[in-house]
Amino acid sequence: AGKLDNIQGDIWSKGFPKYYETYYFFSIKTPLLNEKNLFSQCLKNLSTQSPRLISTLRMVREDHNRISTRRKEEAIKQGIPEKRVVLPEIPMSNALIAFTIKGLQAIQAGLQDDTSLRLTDVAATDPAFFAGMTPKEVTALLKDPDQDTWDPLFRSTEIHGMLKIGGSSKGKVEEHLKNIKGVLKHGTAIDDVFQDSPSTPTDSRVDGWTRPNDRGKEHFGFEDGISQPLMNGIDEQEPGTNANTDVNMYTDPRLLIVTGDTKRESSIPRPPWMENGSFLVFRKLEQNVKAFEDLTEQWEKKGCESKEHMGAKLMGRWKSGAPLAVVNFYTEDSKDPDKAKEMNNFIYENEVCPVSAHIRKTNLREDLTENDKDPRALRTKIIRNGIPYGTDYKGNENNTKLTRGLLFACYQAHIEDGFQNMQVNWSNDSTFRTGHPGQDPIIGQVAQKSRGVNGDLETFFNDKFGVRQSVKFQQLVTMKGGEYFFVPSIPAMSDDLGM
Ligand code: N7H
Repeated sequence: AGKLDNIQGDIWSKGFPKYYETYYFFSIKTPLLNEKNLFSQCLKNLSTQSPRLISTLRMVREDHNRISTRRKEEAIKQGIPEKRVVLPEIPMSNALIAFTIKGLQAIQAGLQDDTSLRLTDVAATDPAFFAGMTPKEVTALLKDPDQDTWDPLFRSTEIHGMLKIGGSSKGKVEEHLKNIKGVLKHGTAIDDVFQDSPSTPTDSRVDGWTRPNDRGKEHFGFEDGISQPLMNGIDEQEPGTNANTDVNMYTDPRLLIVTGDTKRESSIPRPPWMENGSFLVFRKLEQNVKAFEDLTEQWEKKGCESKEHMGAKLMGRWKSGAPLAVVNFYTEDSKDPDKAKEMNNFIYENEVCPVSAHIRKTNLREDLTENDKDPRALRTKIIRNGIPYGTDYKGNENNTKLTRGLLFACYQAHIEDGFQNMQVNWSNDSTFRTGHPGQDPIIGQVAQKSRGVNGDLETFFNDKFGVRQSVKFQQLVTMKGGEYFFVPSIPAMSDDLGM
């Protein structure tokens, strides 16, 4: 079996085809059976049984192909362009399984040879994963809000693993979850996550769905899922896309997303069971849509530029997805989502797109001078495969109980180089890069104790006259909890993680 059969199927630019998705969190129970951990046996069953319940890359690719074949057929039948075809549901669902460090420790506790996972090596090779997202030092580093403001689920100390299941409908996802729970012996080998003790149960999952009236758009109204690193040997490069091969040190982008036994900064190689896996960063990110709209309106009222233009400055793209660096003004081109997808092969050459804009902070596109070369910069790449959650803001403007946001999920071969470097050293840091561009207005964070009523974040944009303006505002996105996971390869799981 090659990579397509070994790597779990969501670790790819296209990810699961999905309208609905659940993230189910579980803890591992460790009763021993015939001197072996019951969970390890269930995991082996899960990864070897047919039909497969955990998807490989090949399976996910086949599902995408099924959709595109049907789309082509319908386009011919109806005599309309493929992009305009509205397909009825093609029933499908796919699942991924991932573990926290606590989960791996629970598995190891039930293995006969308790040194075999070499978790002390993991502490050296992947310290961020080893620490997890919940310790106070990590909250301080990421500038996340204090844990008592997180959703109860993520305050639990019992999250050992997660199932990410995406499908064509809620019904398909529920059925898939039920089948996996059966194989993993829910109630015996795994159980729901509890906050402190079994007497204080908490909802053990969070669900998201594509917005019914605005497919593909997140809650601020932008087209998402345009720019993804492509992987050699797995992706074909489509016209207008940027393969992100502008990486001198690492010519194979696969190495930036899928784990090998690379040594990186550590002198110790990774244990063999970590090959062909990936690290999954999960964060529930609440979006304050009213604050976003107010901010863009203020810019317009001040006479700087239109609110649409302000939105594009914050994001680095127009709502259609067209990059501001390519389409300078709000024209028909900047409104066309089909064109936007074909405009992703660009680099930053001037300040038409603010240096602090979300997509410019998080993907440098060769935007580095010799002076501010960061050794991690060129290998800081992530694949993002999250989904929105919650009710739309529009129509619910006055209901403060209803919330909304993004179930953010990203894959990378190294958390320190990927998510952590982006969040901590780029988005939160107002001095990154040359000069003082300010914080990333979308995901930049300041420590909770320094948040105030007069605005937490500061970013700098030129107005239409080229005058540099300070823009101060409250954080638009609030983290509600999250965790770091490892997504093992299929062979690692069917082989007791290398036993
Ligand atoms: Fe971001 N959004 O939906 O408004 N993001 N993001 N992101 N993001 C991107 O290019 C958004 C978050 C990246 O290659 C787009 O596909 C929101 C985190 C990266 O040019 C939009 C949240 C991190 C890119 C959004 C959020 C990143 C990117 C443009 C939180 C990492 C690719 C569509 C609620 C730490 C940049 C696209 C490139 C693009 C949104 C979070 C990273 C619309 C609302 C936490 C690398």
